[in-house]
Amino acid sequence: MIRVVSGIKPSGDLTIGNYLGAMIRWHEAQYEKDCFYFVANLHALTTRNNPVDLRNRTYDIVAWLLTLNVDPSKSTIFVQSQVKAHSEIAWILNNYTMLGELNKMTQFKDKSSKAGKDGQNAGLYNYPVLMAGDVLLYDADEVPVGDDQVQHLELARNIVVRFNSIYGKTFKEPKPTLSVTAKRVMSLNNPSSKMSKSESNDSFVLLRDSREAIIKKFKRAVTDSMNRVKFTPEQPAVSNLLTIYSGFTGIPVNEIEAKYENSGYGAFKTDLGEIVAEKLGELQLTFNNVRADVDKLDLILNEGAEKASEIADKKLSEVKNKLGLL
Ligand code: AQP
Repeated sequence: MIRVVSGIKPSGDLTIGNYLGAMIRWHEAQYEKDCFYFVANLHALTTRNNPVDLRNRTYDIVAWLLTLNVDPSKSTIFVQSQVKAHSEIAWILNNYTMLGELNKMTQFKDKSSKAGKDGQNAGLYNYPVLMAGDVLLYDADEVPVGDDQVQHLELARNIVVRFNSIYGKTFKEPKPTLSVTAKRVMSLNNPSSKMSKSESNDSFVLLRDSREAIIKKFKRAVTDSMNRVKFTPEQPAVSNLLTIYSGFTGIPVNEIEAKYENSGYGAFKTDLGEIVAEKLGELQLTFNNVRADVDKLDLILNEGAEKASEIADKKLSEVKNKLGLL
């Protein structure tokens, strides 16, 4: 059976970028594939977190997965730090990763320049190696990601080729599967930058934002002076809003363009705010119920960690054996 592995970092509250670019489709795979979804809390350590917030956000992500119909009886849901093999494989794989490769990672360049000198820690630099370990431990066939993560998976494939050429077939080459809904949702106030949960409040819409906040954020979203609702490279901000509209409604972009052909941005942005607020409002009701039962979340996570560890530990033992590690 095809195995799918994907993670989400609890570095902030989830945005509609995480939703449209990744999580919206995750439940569909679980009926025909062996799916592993995890909270990448070790990845969140690259920035400083309040421990209480980090713990809460970890549970939040699990609750969102359940809200979005990821079923723990079909998919394995776990927290990265509860499966120890992740940290151990990352150290090993570091030795099969070249500095030149890490230097090329655009996400590192972007994040380290934003982090400033004090935030440029080695974890941020090594992040793609831990991510390679996350998927290689499970012999993942497919890794559903937004297109910002494709470069990291290319690195994972380089590591596989390098390691396998020395020690014989050990790891499987993972391939990224891109979202059909929204490969990349962009910031609402800067369409050349990805919508990210660690950016400023008016750049994103959070899954848990209030109705008022959502409507206000879309009203304030940057557009341009052309005042036509068109998906074109000259209008990246409007194109981004069209992607979001289409992602939330399932309506093809050309039909949305036609609908707003004779109206300006005002009506389009107001409708978009209403649509997103309505959908997220429904999801929030379910989320609040699921999130309230922490004992149940812990139960799911314990079972998930056990199942994931069984597979990950086996792969780690194979690797250690090949390397001569006791
Ligand atoms: N804006 C986005 N558009 C499309 N897909 C996105 N993803 C995240 N943002 C967008 C996809 O969501 C999955 C989980 O991502 P993540 O939270 O683990 O990491 P990230 O991509 O680094 O997310 P952020 O929000 O940008 O976090 P920060 O600000 O902490 O770096 C992935 O499949 C990702 O591609």
